[in-house]
Amino acid sequence: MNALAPAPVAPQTHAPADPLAEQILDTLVHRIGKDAQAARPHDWLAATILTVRNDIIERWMASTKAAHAAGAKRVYYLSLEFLIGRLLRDAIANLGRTDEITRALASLGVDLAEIEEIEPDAALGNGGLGRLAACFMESMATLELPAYGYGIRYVNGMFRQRIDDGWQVELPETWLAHGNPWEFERRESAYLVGFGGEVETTDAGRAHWKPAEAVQAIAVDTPAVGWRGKRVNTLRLWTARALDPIRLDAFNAGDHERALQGQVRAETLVRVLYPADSTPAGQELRLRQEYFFSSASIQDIVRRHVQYFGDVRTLPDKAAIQLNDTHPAVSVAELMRLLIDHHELDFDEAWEITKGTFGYTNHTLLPEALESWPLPLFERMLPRHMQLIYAINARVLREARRSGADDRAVSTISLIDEGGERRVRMANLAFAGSHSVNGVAALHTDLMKQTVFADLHRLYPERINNKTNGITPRRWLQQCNPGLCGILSDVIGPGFLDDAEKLSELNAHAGDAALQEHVAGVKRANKEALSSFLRDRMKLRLDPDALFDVQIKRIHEYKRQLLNLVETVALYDQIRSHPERDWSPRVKIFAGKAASSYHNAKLIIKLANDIARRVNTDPAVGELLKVVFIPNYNVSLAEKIIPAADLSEQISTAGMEASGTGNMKFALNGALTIGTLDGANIEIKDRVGDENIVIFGLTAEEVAAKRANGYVPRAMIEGSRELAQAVKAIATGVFSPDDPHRYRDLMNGLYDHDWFMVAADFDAYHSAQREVDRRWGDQPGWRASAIRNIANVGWFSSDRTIAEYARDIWGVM
Ligand code: 26V
Repeated sequence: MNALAPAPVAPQTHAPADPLAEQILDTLVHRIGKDAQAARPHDWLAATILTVRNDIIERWMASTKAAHAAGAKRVYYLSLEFLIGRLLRDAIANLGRTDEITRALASLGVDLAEIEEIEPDAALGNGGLGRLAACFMESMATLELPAYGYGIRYVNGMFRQRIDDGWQVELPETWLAHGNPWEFERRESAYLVGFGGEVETTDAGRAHWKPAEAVQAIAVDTPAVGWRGKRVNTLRLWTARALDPIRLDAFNAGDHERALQGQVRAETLVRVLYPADSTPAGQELRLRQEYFFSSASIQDIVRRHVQYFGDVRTLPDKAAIQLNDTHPAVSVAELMRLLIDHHELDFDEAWEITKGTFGYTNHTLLPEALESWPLPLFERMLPRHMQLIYAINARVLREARRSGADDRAVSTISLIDEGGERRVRMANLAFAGSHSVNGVAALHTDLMKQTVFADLHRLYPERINNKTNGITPRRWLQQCNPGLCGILSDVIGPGFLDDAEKLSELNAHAGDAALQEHVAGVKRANKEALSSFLRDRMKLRLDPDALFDVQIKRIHEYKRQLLNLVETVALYDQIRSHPERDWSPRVKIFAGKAASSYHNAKLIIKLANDIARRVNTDPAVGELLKVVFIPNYNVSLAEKIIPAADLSEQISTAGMEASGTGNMKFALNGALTIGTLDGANIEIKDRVGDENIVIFGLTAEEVAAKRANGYVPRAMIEGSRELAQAVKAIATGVFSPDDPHRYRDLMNGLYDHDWFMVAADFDAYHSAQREVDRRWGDQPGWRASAIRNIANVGWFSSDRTIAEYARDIWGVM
């Protein structure tokens, strides 16, 4: 079925016998207003979603009632990003209704797989941090925790990436164009969020904030279905509306623009996700978004608590609020404001309640990603919050002095950065206002203690803890790779679907030739499926017997797509010089988006495309090497690529990738990892074993030492023939004859500073790739390794991660 074709779906001549099919047909007619003859694929999609939604709604209401009746403590996950992707397949798989719905639709002449493909991919996030929030939503429902996700309902999510002549072009993403059958607007859950104005003191001596401007936040709820449909939680995303959507005085006076100004200003708040994942987005609108969603969420949480439990003082016993990075950190000041100004608690009591309620997760140590706001901007937009931050700071610095901190320590602990233009440090605010501060992999947590948070850690040594990330095995194994799942189920039974760590039972079968054959057969089928998708989409032919070597993630210098590309050029050169050698065919697959303002990242995309054009048309390498850059990387594309990967590239500069979660998805789908000792790669290596992973390069400690002791990349480059030749070829325009200087500055950067240590790690990486070739040459060995990867990464299920948060941070398990 072609989504664009005008032809309606084949009409059914007689009414279907299947009651579910009848329900879908009834929904189509009465809710969509079309009959089977006139219905287009989008109509069938909407009718199917609305039909399964009924089942979900009943479970949703039951879940809410159960939590209420039990007086349960609730978990609130505050995140500016939720990268949820498509929902239909996930929802029906978790309800265990995939077969039934497939049959019902088939009886109506509709293919479920085809309508699933036209569901928009909800991309309300940039990358790892947003996808983690989505995996957590699913696992919290699976573990039957009463939990709410809170975020923003962006009208335009992550941009759609087009590649024009090799360059990235950003286009707006319009995921809501066909409406969104998953969401429910809750007009009764609306809150005023103020901005600006001034703070007065009442006769009773209390602060009274009089904002200059207020917008209304309105809740829009989406159900989050857990595995086996045991619990359905709520993802509550805020949209904005002007208090006075149209000013009639202005309208009547003929000033239509001014009449609608308030509405436009409100809509601007929720218009677009900031498409940056580390570069500072220091604009006022970003802070407005952060406060808008924080304030609405905290007001909602406090209102619910008081309504159910009567007394705001018991908040920490009944609510755990997790801050997903510092983006919601202003929530700390907002809760203090509500407790002090509205509930009339004194500062000390409010502070204990606040710390008892919040937990903060840090997701990056990159200095440029640590949020801080110019003090004058903060003060102008949130004058009352600024007062409270000063009061909190005074208290924290008093505690620091009392514990013996010197001037240097006091200045790094301070919530206000006094070096240069004064700024509010959001990470320090989040740290101070939380009883738990966690990193997302063991190495990252250690580095937090040693670097950015060293002084805060000395002051509050109980606070920092580790929670290694995880991924939901439902979306990232069961749904994206049903073929593999079927085989695993045949060998070890279906228990792993409920407890991913049961995958370890596969270890006993890793050497079994028949199993190896089956697993390899599924991998081959997945590679064929990806090849045929790319043939249709990119007019490209790939050999499914080649090694599929994949690096898909945001484009960033620290993730070192450039290291991979330079090595690809070196390999290309060697294949051309030594065509007689026994090369095994490789396909190098890249995908990912670059922040629109990130010049080098965009240039790296162009380089990948330039290399692809040259290599793919060079008869001297033929089928031995192909390079592909797949446009518009998103969750749905990841679900197609990962099951087809043989090799997973996780090659960040050690110490810079906080965890990574793609690394876990690939291993779970039977790819071997080539990677550095960074983030969760270290823990993956510990679990799959040194023989089943290819590790190379400097350690985080060595990187730090090299930087401290004056690293000279020029010497490294000149000392490596392969590297020098590859860098020279790129720098002199071999891949860009139309603009020979295009990559001169990029390559000079490697000679001059090479902050990300591409040159320092090149030789180790190049040899590691030859080690990969050797292992690939031994197919039985490779297949056994693939099985051992699958068997030993069950621990990276987000069910395990969430169980740890629940036990150690939230106190709900
Ligand atoms: C920072 C900024 C800075 C201002 C502009 C908007 C913006 C948006 C997001 C971020 C934070 C990026 C941090 C992040 O995504 N970290 C990733 O988190 C993953 C989940 O923990 C982890 O696996 C990745 O290693 C880490 O890079």
